[in-house]
Amino acid sequence: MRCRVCRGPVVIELRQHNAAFCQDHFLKFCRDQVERTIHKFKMFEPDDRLLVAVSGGKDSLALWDILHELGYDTTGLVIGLGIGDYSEASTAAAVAFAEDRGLPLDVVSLKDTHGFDVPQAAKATKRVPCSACGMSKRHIFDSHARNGAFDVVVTGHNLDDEAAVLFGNVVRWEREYLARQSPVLPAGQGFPRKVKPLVRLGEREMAAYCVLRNIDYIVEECPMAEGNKHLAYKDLLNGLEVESPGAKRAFYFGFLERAAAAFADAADTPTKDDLGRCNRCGSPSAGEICSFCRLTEQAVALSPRPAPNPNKETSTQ
Ligand code: Q46
Ligand code: ZN
Ligand code: ZN
Repeated sequence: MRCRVCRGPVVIELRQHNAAFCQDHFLKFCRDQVERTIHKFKMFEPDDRLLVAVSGGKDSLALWDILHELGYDTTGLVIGLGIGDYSEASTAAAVAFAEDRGLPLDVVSLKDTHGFDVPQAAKATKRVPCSACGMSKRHIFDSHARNGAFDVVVTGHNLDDEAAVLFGNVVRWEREYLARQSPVLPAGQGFPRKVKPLVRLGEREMAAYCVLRNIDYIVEECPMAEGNKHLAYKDLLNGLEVESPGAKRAFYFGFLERAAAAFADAADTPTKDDLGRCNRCGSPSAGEICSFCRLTEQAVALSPRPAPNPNKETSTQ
């Protein structure tokens, strides 16, 4: 088998594209896929300031690398979630990547800034950890983007992630979630624009990209992911992909092109136009206290500790 572009020796075969590539042309293929996604969905402009949500995993580090290679103005943000060794390794991988390339990285510890961590929040809410974790991450990314005057928050969700989320939403016909199943969520009422430029690339491609670019990412999965149904949906879709290469891509992009519009009126977001502000943190909120501040109250009450310091953020530069 030979590279589709130069006929040189192959490092990867992509059955879903009916193609194989040498190292240089595979890396170019990844950059091209990201650039094409950015333009097609009008995600951002060359002079926009991008805040890249970094976890230390392959997807977010590969995305940051690609955006930097494409010449965009990027700053990383990694959040210390307090999930034991996993969180420490996650922050360390992000810091090492940023230092290697001389890129700016902001580091925020959930415990230092808000007085609790994800295991504590899960215990306090008696719900799966991902629920409190997701809410905390969204709040910190949103407020960091607002305070730092970033134009857009960029996340490393890939095709496997998005197809699994879509599958879960279709299984239950979650109309409201289906209405928001887009690689671009527009800005509004104090919320920054959020975009997912990796939706044309899968986990296997991102792992290969990191290996070929010598990016040292954390391989271990979050130990608190148990109970997260998306992992089961990913397995199901991987089985389907083996039988029918390209099925994931057809499912996800077929939905965006042919079905998404039918759910647009189910979006529960028009209320954002008349959102007030949270009395405690000033974030956009439908009630007097936003859901993140309510979560903080619950989690901190479980284990009182010295008052948090929302200004305690560090940066590598
Ligand atoms: S970090 Fe947090 Fe994930 Fe761990 S607790 Fe769940 S949401 S799985 S991306
Ligand atoms: Zn080639
Ligand atoms: Zn609040």
